[in-house]
Formats: sequence, structure tokens, C-alpha cells
Amino acid sequence: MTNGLTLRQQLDRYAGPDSLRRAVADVVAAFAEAAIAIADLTGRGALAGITGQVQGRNPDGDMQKDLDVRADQIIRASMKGLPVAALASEEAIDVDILDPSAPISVAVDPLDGSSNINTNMTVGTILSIVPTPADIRATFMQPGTAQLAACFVVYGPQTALILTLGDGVDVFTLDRDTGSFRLTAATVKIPADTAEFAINMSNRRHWEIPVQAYIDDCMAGVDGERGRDFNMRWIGSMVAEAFRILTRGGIFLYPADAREGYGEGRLRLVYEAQPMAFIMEQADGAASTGRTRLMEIAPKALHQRVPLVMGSRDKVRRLERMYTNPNVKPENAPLFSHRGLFRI
Ligand code: AHM
Ligand code: MG
Repeated sequence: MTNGLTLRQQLDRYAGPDSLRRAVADVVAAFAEAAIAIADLTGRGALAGITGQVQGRNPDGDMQKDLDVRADQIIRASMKGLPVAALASEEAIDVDILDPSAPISVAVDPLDGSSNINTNMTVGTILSIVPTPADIRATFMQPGTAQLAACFVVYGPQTALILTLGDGVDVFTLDRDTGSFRLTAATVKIPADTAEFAINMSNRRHWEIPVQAYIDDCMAGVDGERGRDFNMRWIGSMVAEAFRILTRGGIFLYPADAREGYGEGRLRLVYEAQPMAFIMEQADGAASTGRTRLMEIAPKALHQRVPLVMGSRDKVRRLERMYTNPNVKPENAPLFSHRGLFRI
């Protein structure tokens, strides 16, 4: 259980006299303050001038909404004066060099779930903290295993901050009376045995066969291979799906698919998948591309995409087995054989 510590108190305990840890603690604290400002904006919505209107496109070609832009500005401002060497954001083409001599660097997705902004659904902010290597240009080319901390905030009915400093995962909830985050769940563990999956089903026909086979088994329920019924959830904000998985287990998939531009899925490696993978693993879950442990991938480009499967460890392992199972072939996949798509 928890002892109601504030995030700041928890960070001070973690940092002690260590200067690298102090830098991490200060950055997480500043990020949390920025998140409170973003939570306020999302909560006020149209009253704060947030319309969900498109303002342009980000480096990846996604529509950029007004809250994306505001959130990016708030996060950038919060990092001023901190020991941060480089800042990477989903909303900027290039890395921003702040203090090249600083020991740590940060990558952020200022607003995850942008398409949900004007529908009053949960969105969030994601942070990854990495050490600054000798060659600063290699900062965001490090595998996920190099991360020092990962954090995300969900702006839902509650504003919650989920944090790993490399030794388990803690959940803090925003106390609106004091304006501070308080520890509400310590050392959370992802339940292993739950029957929920999350995937954008409308893309089914574009997925690879192993993903189709995995989901088809879930859909077959008690009548299929798995011998039990499953339940589907899809919010369209990865942060919300991740929070649900941390709370009650399950699996989330954004796989590669055959649509143009989706050959490596949709989610970005550096500031979406890597921090989520770190948090999942620290909560006894797993994160994978289906073929590879996600944490071991070294990015080749800042805005690189990656297929992401995360959640309860057993479920992620089962999906991985689909990729190596010689029986999972087009002719054996249930819907394909029923419909005869691959028959001549
Ligand atoms: P964003 O950071 O631009 O909001 O994109 C990421 C989001 C994820 O939160 C979510 O899982 C996914 O995009 C939904 O994509 P789709 O609309 O293709 O289902
Ligand atoms: Mg995102």
C-alpha cells in the first residue's frame, strides 16, 4: 500500500546525494509541474481556447492540434534551467540542444492521443530520460535499456502520473486541493491472467498473419484454441490503454500493417514505445515488436516507428510464439481458410 508521499518526497528519497539521480529527480519534478498545467488545459477545454483544431502537421505527417502545440510549449518551458543536454519531441523535426554538458537528456510525446482531444476522452503525456553519451548526436540512438527513467501522465477522470526510476513502477494521483501528485499505488504489478485485448480492429485485413491468428483466437472465445471468452477495449490513446493494463492486465497491440506508411506500425520508438516498454517491464509485464524485445532496439532515426505489443507477459509471449509457429500460415489462419481468401 502507499503512505501518501508526495512525488517530490519520493524523488528526494530516490536521489539522495547522487548528482545523476538528482538531475533525474529534478527533471521528473519539472515534468510533473508541466503535466499539471496541461491537465488544467485539458480540463478546461473550450474555456481555455482548446478546440482540437488542426494547426499543421508534425514531423511525422500527423495532424497537429492546438493542444499538441500548447503541450509542447509547456514541456519545453519546464525544462529551462535544468541539467538537460538535449530535448526531443514528437512535435519537432530536430533535437533541441539545451545544455550540452548536462548528464541527461529527455524525449517527450507532449500529447498522446491527439485525435481524442475534441471528444473529451483521455489523453496524456509521455517522458523518457536517457543519459547523455559522449557524442551528443547519439543521444536518442540508444536502446531502451539505457533509459534512466520513464513516465507518463494520463488526463482522465483523474490525472495520474506513472513513473519508473528503474526499480518498479509507482502511480501518483493529482491531489487537486494541494496541486501535488501523491503516491496512490506503489510497486504496481501487471496482473498476468486477464482476458482483455486492445487493438484497432478496423485494420485487421492489413495485419500480418501472426497478429491475425492471435486476435482470431481471442475472437473465437470459448469455442476456439484459448477456450475462454475475451473482451475488447480500444480507446485510441495509448496512455489510457497502458494505464488500464497496469491496473487490470491485458494486451495492447499496434502492429505493423500493409497500409502505406504503416510498415513499422504507427507508434514512435524513442518517445512512445521505449518509455512504455520500460514501464511495462518494470511492472512485470513485457513489450515486444512481436519478433524482438522492444527495449533492445537501438533507434536509427529520431521519429522512427516501431510495431508495439505490450502488456501481461504471458500474452506478449504468446503473440511472439505466433511469429515463430510454423503452423501459423495463411492457409491455417481461421478467417482466411473460412473465407478462402488464399485459395485459388
Ligand atoms: P499521437 O501521439 O499522434 O496521438 O498518436 C498515437 C496514438 C496512440 O495513442 C494510439 O494508440 C494510436 O495513435 C491510435 O492510432 P489509430 O487512430 O491509427 O488507431
Ligand atoms: Mg503519441
